[in-house]
Amino acid sequence: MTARLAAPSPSPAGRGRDPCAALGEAKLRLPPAQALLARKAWEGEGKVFPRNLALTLPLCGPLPLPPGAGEGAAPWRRAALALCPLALSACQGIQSALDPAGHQSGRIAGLWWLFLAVLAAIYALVLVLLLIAAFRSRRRRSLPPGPAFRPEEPTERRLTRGLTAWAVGTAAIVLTLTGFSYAVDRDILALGHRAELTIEVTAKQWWWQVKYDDPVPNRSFETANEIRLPVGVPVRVVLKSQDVIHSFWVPNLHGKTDLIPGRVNETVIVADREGRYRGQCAEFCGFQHANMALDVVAMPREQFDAWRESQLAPASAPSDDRSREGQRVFLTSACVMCHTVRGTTAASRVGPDLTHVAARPSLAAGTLPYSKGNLAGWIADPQRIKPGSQMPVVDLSADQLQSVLAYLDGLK
Ligand code: HEC
Ligand SMILES: [Cu+2]
Repeated sequence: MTARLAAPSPSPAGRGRDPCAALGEAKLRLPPAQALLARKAWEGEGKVFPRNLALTLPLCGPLPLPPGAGEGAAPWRRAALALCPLALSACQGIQSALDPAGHQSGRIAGLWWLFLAVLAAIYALVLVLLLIAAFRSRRRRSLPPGPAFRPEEPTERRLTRGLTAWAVGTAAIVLTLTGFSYAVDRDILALGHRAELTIEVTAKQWWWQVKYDDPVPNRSFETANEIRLPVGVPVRVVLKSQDVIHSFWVPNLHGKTDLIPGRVNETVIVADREGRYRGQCAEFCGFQHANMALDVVAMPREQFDAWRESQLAPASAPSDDRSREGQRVFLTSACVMCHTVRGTTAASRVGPDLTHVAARPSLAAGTLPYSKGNLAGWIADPQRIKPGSQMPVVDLSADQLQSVLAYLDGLK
């Protein structure tokens, strides 16, 4: 879309008439970024946005876009948009390596600041020396032409000494930083010996299967896209992948570790303060890589134990006719081929375990916050919300969808 859709100034002949009337409508296809903003605005008003992004709009009058979106935006607005990433990379928040909430991330952040300070100082020094050199050579050039350049002994000696000092200094700094980095690495790994809890995380395109292991087999359970931790307890995280290489990263808690098909990796995390954090797959893994997030909740030990008990329980039985019908639809349609609901005959592992899906903070790996409305949107058309995801559209009538919703929303 290149034309700016603004009301044309009415011609003298048309004065008094609606200037838009004669212009009719046009079919437009919005560029994806703009379509995203437009979709938010439309859906905010409860309108359905066309899936192929083709809109039929009056050629005149206000666009259904929020202010500032698209080509019509003033240059300063575009500049402000371009600066947004700076604000996003703030030093605080639920997904920031500079806002450490655990031992490892604290050490990593310390190391990061140390590197930043040392390297920034060196960079500044190099710039200053460069400026001095440039300034000096300008003065030199104004000297009268002399005999061919002949090295002068004292200058040569001074330069050689300077260069040696520079090389030794560089090596010393690199070695020192390497030493710090090694020490931090050792320190982070040492925590593994104190791990009291083991979680197995398996990455799949594009969601996380999370298994809480227990020496007593029937005390193990599975959930998805969500990790809960007791505060202050080191947790061993065993990392696997089912398909391609992914990377496990909860910036507030620890550094990145890859999940590689056919290989088992391990990392240890510990949360020192209560809170909610956000993990994100940190290795490009396909179409929906960006929508492969993870909720991490650090809670006091008693609360964690209570949560664990609640997760161990099988799914709650449907309590009314609507949800009983929903369970019947769920267990007799395609859903059962891919999902597990413990306590029922649904026991497939293609998609997330839904035993307690309604107790999770988000849906589809952090793509949508959990709500009954979002659940409806997801089941009705997962491909619109997460195109390419491994969940197909299952043909349900409106009534069946309502029943399935009532059932799943009761799985707390
Ligand atoms: C072919 C396999 C398949 C079928 C059939 C299927 N799903 Fe899924 N489902 C998935 C996969 C895979 C995901 C994870 C998608 C993602 O996040 O990328 C998923 C995600 C979900 C989620 C979100 C879970 C969460 O914690 O994020 C819900 C709810 C869900 N499915 C319900 C259903 C219902 C209800 C049906 C039947 C109408 C159904 N699914 C049919 C594979 C399937
Ligand atoms: Cu991934």
